[in-house]
Amino acid sequence: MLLPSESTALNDNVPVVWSVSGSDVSGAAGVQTDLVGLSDVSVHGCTVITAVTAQHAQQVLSINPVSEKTLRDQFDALSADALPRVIKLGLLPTVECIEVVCEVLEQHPDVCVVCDPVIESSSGALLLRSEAIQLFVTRLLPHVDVLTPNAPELLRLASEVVLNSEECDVDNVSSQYDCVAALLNVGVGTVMLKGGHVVDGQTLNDSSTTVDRIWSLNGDRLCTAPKQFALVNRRHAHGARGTGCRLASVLAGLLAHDYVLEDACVLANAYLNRTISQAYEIDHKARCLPSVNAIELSDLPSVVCDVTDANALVTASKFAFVGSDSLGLYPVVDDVVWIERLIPLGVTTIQLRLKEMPMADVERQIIQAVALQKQYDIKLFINDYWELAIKHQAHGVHLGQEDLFEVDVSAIRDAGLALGLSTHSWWEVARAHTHRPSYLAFGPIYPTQTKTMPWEQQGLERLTQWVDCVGADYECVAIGGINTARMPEVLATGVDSVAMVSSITHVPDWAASTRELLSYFSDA
Ligand code: TZP
Ligand code: MG
Repeated sequence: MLLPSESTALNDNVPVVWSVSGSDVSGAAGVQTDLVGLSDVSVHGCTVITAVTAQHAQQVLSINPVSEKTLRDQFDALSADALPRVIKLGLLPTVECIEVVCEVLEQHPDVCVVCDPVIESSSGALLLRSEAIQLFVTRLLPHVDVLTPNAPELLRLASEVVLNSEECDVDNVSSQYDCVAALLNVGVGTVMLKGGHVVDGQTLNDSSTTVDRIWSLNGDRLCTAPKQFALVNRRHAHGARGTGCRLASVLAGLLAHDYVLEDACVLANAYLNRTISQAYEIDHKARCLPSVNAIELSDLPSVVCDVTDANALVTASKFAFVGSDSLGLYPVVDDVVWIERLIPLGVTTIQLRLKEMPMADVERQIIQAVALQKQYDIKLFINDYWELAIKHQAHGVHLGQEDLFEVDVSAIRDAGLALGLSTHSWWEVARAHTHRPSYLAFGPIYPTQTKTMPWEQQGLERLTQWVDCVGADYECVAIGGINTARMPEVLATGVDSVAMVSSITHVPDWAASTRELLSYFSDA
């Protein structure tokens, strides 16, 4: 799958996550389901049991908080030799329990904290005593990096700090944001508001979507670029138990592997979509979540940057992949002169990525490039200048993620051009997939001198995971720091095409280098 490969799982440095929550006798929720999720993402899960619950699908029979001593003893034992990268909090049933947990979090200020605020069971039992909620909000939440409430939980927590929160309409995004802002104000880093709850008996059918909205505090240590975004899922829990616990524990596990927050959110959602789609029944009653260790493209949520706009999401038709051959060697060049040089060597795919220059020169270069495209039947992609690409009928357009805010993507589709999109992370893959492009480019695979970017090298392992997940549906292009010596290991991941700048245009003998690079594709 997905995740940290077996090699990570087998080495000596497996990250540790503490799951601090209740035991669920049925195995469907609580620490039992947390451990399955943590194991699926190659993390070692330790447990601190806060209460022993006796429950079944219809009813919670009893919640039995452990004594303060039992709680402290568990933390003391773990502190001796299993320090966590992330602490995942679930059921914290009493004031005493919250106080002990807060003390522990104060002793580990650098550890990331993911908190699934368990207030009520799905059968309606109150799991967090009402006198404890005030303390939960004022003392515990300031330690929390990521909070994962559903709408009723958000409302209940916000009611401790917002006057008139009873007037909040939980289904209205701006009301939701008022509640979220109150919690961010208390000190929560990020709120992931889960959209899976059912309001007033509303029924979900297979075409309905659930929207999870994510808001982060400015300057939150986990969040890189976007401060808000929404994930649109086609997932239906259909009464499966333990979904909140499993989502938060997988999210915690991914953060323990140093995924940035937005990637962890996308992958945890994809994981949840997968496990829900494979849920099984025990004794014809409780629906439980299985262990899963691979996600498919259909599990990825769509990413929308405007959280109020999630419902207007395109269910776009796919861009054409024009021509049957793979893209193969894919030079990215900054002048049409290079196209003239490279075609005679046998290059059939080229991207023209023009630097800052007067518009008249840009158009002149594009006209010349398209003339060469037609004469030699190559696949020419124009970077950024999508309107000129349409006007002069280039083969396709290549865009970065930042361009998606401005470009009329459907105009490119309607004009019959192909579209390639750059991605540098799982979050960007999910966002690109929302537009159904002709190919996806992944990078930087290795460090690159050509472009300054906030992303570190992605490496061959992640490239393999990407190709495994999207390769059946998309032409996959690898980019960033690739040269002849690295070609065999890059192609071994299963990518269809390799794009490069410096190994073609910044080497002394560009013709020899290009011929050698091309030979890897003719041998294939
Ligand atoms: N996107 C990811 S890496 C990169 C781009 C445009 C630059 C690739 O250049 P090089 O010289 O092949 O590393
Ligand atoms: Mg661009």
